[in-house]
Amino acid sequence: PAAIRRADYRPPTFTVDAIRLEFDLDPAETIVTAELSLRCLTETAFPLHLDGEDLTLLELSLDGTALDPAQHVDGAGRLVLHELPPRAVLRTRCRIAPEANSRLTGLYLSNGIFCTQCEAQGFRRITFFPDRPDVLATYDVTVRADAGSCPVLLSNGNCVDRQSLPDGRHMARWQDPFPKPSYLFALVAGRLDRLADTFTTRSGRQVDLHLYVEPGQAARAHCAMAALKQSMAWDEARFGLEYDLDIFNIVAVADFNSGAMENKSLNIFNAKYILADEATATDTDMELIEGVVAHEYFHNWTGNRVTCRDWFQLSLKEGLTVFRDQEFTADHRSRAVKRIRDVRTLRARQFPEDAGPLSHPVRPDTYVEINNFYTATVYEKGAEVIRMIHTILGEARFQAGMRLYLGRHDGQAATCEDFVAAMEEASGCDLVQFRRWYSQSGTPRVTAQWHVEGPASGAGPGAGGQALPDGGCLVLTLSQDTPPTADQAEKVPLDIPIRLALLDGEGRPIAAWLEEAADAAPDRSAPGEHLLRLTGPRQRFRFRPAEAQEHAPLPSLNCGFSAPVILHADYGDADDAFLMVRDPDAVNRWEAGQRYATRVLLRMAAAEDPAMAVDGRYVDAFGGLLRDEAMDPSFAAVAMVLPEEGYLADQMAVVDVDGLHAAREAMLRAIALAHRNVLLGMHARLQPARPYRADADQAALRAQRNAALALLGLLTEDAEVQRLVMAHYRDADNMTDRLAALTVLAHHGQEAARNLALADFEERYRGEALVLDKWLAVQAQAPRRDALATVRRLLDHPAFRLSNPNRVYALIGAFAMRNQWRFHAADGGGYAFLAEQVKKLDGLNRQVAARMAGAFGRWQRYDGPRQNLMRAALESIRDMPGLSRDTFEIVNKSLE
Ligand code: HT7
Ligand code: ZN
Repeated sequence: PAAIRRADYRPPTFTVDAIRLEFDLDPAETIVTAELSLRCLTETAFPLHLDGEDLTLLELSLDGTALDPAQHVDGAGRLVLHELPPRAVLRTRCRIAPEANSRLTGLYLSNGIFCTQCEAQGFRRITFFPDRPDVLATYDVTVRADAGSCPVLLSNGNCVDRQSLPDGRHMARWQDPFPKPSYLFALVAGRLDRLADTFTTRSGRQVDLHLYVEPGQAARAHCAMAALKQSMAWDEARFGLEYDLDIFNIVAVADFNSGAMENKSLNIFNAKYILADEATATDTDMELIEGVVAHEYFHNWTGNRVTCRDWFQLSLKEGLTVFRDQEFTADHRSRAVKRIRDVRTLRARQFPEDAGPLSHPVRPDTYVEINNFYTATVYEKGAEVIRMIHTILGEARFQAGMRLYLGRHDGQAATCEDFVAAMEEASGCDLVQFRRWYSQSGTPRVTAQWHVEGPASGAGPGAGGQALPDGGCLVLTLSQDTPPTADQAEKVPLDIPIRLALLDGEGRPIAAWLEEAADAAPDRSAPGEHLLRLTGPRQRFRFRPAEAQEHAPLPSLNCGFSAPVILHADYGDADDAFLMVRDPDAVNRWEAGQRYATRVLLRMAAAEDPAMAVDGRYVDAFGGLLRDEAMDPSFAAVAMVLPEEGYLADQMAVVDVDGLHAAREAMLRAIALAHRNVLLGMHARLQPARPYRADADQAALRAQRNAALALLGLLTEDAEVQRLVMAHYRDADNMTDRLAALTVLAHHGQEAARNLALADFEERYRGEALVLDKWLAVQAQAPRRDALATVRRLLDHPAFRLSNPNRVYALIGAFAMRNQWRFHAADGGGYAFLAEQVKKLDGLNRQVAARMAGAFGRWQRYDGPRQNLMRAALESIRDMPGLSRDTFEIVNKSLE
């Protein structure tokens, strides 16, 4: 399949000002009638092609003159128009088959509910249309369906008519006044319950909020409704952005390829991101729901009112909207913990993408299948790029930039360049070099070295006990380089904003002047903090403290993870042991602990017997964290988690799968053994008051208590501890606690306790598909030698269905992507299993198949025998006859 190139973008030669659509819904044969008001924009080169896929064209007319359908559809399924006046009305009547649509894009059925997914190119599976985001039309949609099976009929905009029809059918007509690209079209019809509420905007508009769910589920939609109202209020308060219609609908469906979709005024969600109550959803689920509801709502301005010119600009809406949803959560919960979670996600998902065969810039240059570009780079790194602009400009100038960008491009399809230009113009800041973040792939490495220079001491090495006399200074040298990536050999220096503080021997920020500050941005950061812009390959920064210092200052670098880089700094174990307790920047406090743990675990993995190489000083330092009762529990909960095996693997030139697993397990066990009583005390002390509340304070207590439980669970032979874990499971009055205990038992429990808990969970939640996904995932991620056999057995469990993406991610995805040790078992069983499943999935749902195939992405980082096994698995997929373009692109790039 041919690659599409950003450089080849051409504006459309004609547009569609308005479209009238009529749907006669039927599971097997739905008839779609479309009337397009076409207008030429330039000298049109004929023939014109309208996108179409899997459509049966029944009738065709141009300005009332019937044309022969057979003469106007080409071999690729597109509609061909040989000639067209400057303005024309094109009418088509097509047949489609929603019940046969297992790809879940276009119009399909989910548990008997008709629903659509049009981003990125699903509208062409509904009717013939220029299915590109820079063609914006108004939509007038009539939906007719059986009144019994489809009492609810929805589309975008306002409902302007509703009537009964003969033969038990009925209709509804919806008009959306805002011109929109086809990817934002939506239709839903089915039997649904509704949760209703209202929101009054700052300017006094009353908006009806309707949340539709499968029958009987409305009681589980309150968390999502509350999140929606909070999002609407927050967008007004922080960004000055109001909702623009009188109705906002959300529909939750069981079968959905991704998390949710921001269709204008009719968001469609994966039920996983709507349905929640304390009995079936964890605190983490609820935070995720809040974030996804907010994200989709925020798209109303960043994505819908201002959309993307072409799909290469995807990060224009996605990076910006992720940044907005991250800030929403940070403003409502712990800012530091939110940032730590986002950094963890970036490192777990985006850094490997940058370092692997699928590497691409935030604004890609080519793609074969656009659905493969909804990536961590476009979303998460894209959000980091926006965050860096925010850091450089500061909140007030950033908001001025937002106002200029949205005001200038409202109702248009824009580019990343338009966004940066608006930010630059509104702020007066120079972002010329900064633009390279959009075009250069790869994760920059920043190396930091420092030494003291002073009249008395002269130059000295590193920080530490050495004094910094009056008139002396600390010299910091920062250098950057970005290693070549699979898609780009040559790299250039980026404009990297580094926030930093200099800490004294107590961990307090020192007041210091930055000399030769020509390349530093104006200081808009917290007191005692500096913002440097590293723009060259190597720069020196001299800091002169206001007062003499007894000890040379220790720099706390990249505070708040101000730039998405890999930092190599002169820290030793003693520095990190100090910083993990004393650094005033919470993200860097966490970072120091992770860096220290990573060094220790890598050393242990390299030892002949990792269990015999446990570093006692790290175990002691960890004890310091545990004994700090003043620590914010939500921070303590993240600080108590060791770096994951996947992250540790990324730090090795050749991954030592078994060594890393043994080292991490040994360290966890050593921590649990050494601090057993402190952990038991923590578990007893942190029990939240009953009754259960889902709020952030209680959630933080549960998180820390469950982190203690996870460590204690390693003490398999300790009868008292094992009784405690069982009681934690049995007495849980919420899913957070029950799942935490189930995980401990399923991963480390003795056989009898493990089987008992898994059987109880299965029985207790029979028929609750979303809850049983947790049960599938816990077993798929178990660090047990029989994990693959269990996963294979679960493929036949009634709770599993290959046609549902949530089930696939819960079982197959969890095994391949979150069970590093077993997926990469030396016998290659994990690889053969994944290849088998990808091949089966490809015929059913190519988007999900392609995502699963991505698990092979970093095969070249493993040892020779594993490489051979993974290459063979990839080749077997590539060579499958009829393989989709989606999966082919991923597999082929991986093999290149
Ligand atoms: N903008 C939405 C992207 C999306 C999507 C992309 C490919 C295939 C299926 C999809 N469903 C939704 C979601 C978002 O980022 O808000
Ligand atoms: Zn989005």
